[in-house]
Amino acid sequence: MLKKTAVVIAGIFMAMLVSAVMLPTIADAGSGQDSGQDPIKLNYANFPPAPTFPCVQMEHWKEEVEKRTNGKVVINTFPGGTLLGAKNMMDGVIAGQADIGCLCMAYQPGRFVITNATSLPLGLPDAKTGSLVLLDLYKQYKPDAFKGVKVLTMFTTAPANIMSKVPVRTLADIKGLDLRASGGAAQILKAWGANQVGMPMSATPEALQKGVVKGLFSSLEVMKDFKFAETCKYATVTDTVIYPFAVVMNIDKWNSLPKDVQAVLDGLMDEQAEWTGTYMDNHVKEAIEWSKEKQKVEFIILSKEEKAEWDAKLTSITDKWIADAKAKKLPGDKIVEDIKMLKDKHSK
Ligand code: 3IO
Repeated sequence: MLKKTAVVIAGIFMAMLVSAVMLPTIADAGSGQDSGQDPIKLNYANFPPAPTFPCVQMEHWKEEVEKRTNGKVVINTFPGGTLLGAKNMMDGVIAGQADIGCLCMAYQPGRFVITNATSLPLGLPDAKTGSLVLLDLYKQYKPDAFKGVKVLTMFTTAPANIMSKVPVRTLADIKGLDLRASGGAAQILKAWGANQVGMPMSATPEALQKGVVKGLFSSLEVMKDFKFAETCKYATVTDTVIYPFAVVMNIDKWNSLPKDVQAVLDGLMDEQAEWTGTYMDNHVKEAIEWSKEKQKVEFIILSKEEKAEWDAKLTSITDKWIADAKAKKLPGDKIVEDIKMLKDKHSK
């Protein structure tokens, strides 16, 4: 018995010796990716289902990172709230429950005051412009809200429109109607007189199905990606405000990355914002066609006179936001002016 154990121990010792001698040779020969070292694995959490745009951009980013780091980094993606949900994304990343997380800032309007100013009714025309404006605004102000994380990129949706089970043609139609939105978009619905119901997009399919809400206010690609067109047979074209998103990384994890990997991720920041905005804008067009042709959704265009009435309801929203920002010792006027300037710069 004792003898047998001694033989086993000797065997293990021999194996260790052999591998210690062999290892440098393997590394020298350059076998395996990047000198035989284990890849750096990063977990990336996302809240909505895989086919939706926040997850499409996540998969695109994963591919680019893995390609550009030559396999030195592997990204494991978790769509559908399997690692972190819509409302605990930021705190979950700060706590290290995920290395990376994608969040919609509209779900915590009081937490991301400066970046959420992009969802004031300032006329951001599309997702590409919105994304570049948002990212520039972040870089300019470096808001305290992001102190505990590394921001990898930011982007926005296309402007929001009303999708509903009943037609909304006038302000009288929207009055008291149960519609779902969040953040800046929710303020708009309220101003139009809707009964605004707040919840993340990921909770919306169930709310629609159970009849808790009669529709929603968001970018139109969700008609196809969430199949909302199957129940919402009306879309009222308001093209009002965007929803802003951020992709953040745990700060300790970021600091632990080799410089060359950090350079790859930083190099992707602007590119990813533009890619996602462009993808969103194209996908919205596709979803509109699909909704019209395959789902027979009626797209309601407001008359000039009607639209003027709707717009008139929104004029005080920005002024109120500026006053609130000032109360929090933030330069509200300047933030709004900067967004307008960045809009002109990026929509040219
Ligand atoms: C959104 C969120 C998750 C998946 C697809 C989406 N399209 C637009 C949004 C914006 C949003 O977060 C919202 O709540 O309307």
